[in-house]
Amino acid sequence: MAIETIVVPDLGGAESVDVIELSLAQGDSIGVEDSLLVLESDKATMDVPSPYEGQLVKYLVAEGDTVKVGDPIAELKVQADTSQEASNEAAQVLDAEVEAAAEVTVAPEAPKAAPVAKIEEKTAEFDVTKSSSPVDSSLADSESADDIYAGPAVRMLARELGVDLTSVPGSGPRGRILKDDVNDYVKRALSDGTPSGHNTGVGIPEIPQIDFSQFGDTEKVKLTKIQKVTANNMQRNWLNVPHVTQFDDADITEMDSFRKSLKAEGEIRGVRVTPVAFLIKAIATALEDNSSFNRSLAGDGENYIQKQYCNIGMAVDTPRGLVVPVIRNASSMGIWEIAGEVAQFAEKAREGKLTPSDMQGGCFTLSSLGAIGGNGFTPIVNAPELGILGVSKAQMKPVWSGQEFEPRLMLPLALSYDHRLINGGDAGRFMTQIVKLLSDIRHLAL
Ligand code: CAO
Repeated sequence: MAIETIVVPDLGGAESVDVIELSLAQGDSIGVEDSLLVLESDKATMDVPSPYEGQLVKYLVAEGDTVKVGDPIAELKVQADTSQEASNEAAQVLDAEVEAAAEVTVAPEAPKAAPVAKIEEKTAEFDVTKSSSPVDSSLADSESADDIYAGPAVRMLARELGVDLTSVPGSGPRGRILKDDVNDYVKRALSDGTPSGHNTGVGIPEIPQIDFSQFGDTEKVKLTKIQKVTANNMQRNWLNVPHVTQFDDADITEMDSFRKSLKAEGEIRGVRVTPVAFLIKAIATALEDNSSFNRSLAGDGENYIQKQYCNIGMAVDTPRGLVVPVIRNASSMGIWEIAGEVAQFAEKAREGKLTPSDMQGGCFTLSSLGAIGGNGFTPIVNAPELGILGVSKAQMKPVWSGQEFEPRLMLPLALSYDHRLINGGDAGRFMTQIVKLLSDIRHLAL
């Protein structure tokens, strides 16, 4: 065995360059032409390949050092009889590469043991490496692959670990990605579940944790169980369901005067009829006529479940959080009966007395903020249901009758639906029917 000292080769005109990457660890084996280290000038990176097969004894430079032609950079332990051969091979490689002249390849400075520096224009760097492995072609598909600024050893490490370098921030000079960056990325991915493969856009950046007490007095309050379940459900539904929300206004002028005319009878019956009862009846009727809304996607992604029953969930705002009791068989119920259930469920919900079965089996949800205010909002689908109707506060508005503007009580509606199974046409028909039913409640009796 012999110890060979590798020196900085001719730098193609550059006087001094920075060592930006040491490709090996002490004791690592290296083959002929494998990258020993990477140098960088203002214009290019230079991969210094080994002229020998052997083992790294030690580097004589460190990352960040500035070196010039002829400076010793590493010691390799090699077979004594291969060193001369390698030197000759290096010279042959040199000749061939100079002739090809695609990459600037420069002569070894020393007669023996001189490496051949492959100088890569920074802009061409990705292309050069891309051709070396089929794995890289997938990187090339990535939009920002051309922007990757990393040496061959780092690219190889990334390939071995299945890391997409476009996702790895570089901490080296001018943003160059170093081995440590790749290792840190993998460690982070393992600890927080961030996917280490190609960036498919599903990795959700974390919201930063801030110490708000630096801005003023604060108090940490525990979430209620309902708040925690709601937070989880909302995030799950928001992330899983491709939402579309369609808007319309229903003219409820007649409906509301009829509703008010029921007041005296309601007092006798002990039932208060609000617009919510008509809304639930209208939704149930429209659900029966538009069966596409009364489905759920099967977990296998191959089928859907068509429901033959018609249960409507109703969001109720309680001090402990949001709950959704379900009014069963709403399509077969009359307005008095629905109004009675709305009031009972609202009371039960606010007293925290709903049972799990009260909140199961819904086909579609109504979220009414009409008593609170606002002229529109985009509700989140209560998956695995496919749709939810958000209702805002009815207001008198001037509506053109064809001859004149008339004061009409207009109810803003927002229908959010799961676009995986519901198309705009289905939603348009569903919404149009609800508007029609509310605008002329005689249709609810048909
Ligand atoms: N426009 C104008 N007024 C409306 C209205 C509307 N869309 N909807 C109801 N009102 C009126 C009612 O008529 C009633 O007034 P009167 O007594 O004078 O008739 C008043 O508002 C109060 O209604 P209410 O809230 O007591 O009862 P309700 O049947 O309208 O609603 C319930 C019941 C349970 C839906 C409601 O109390 C509730 O909790 N809503 C909040 C739902 C919610 O939080 N949704 C968001 C979910 S996502 O965060």
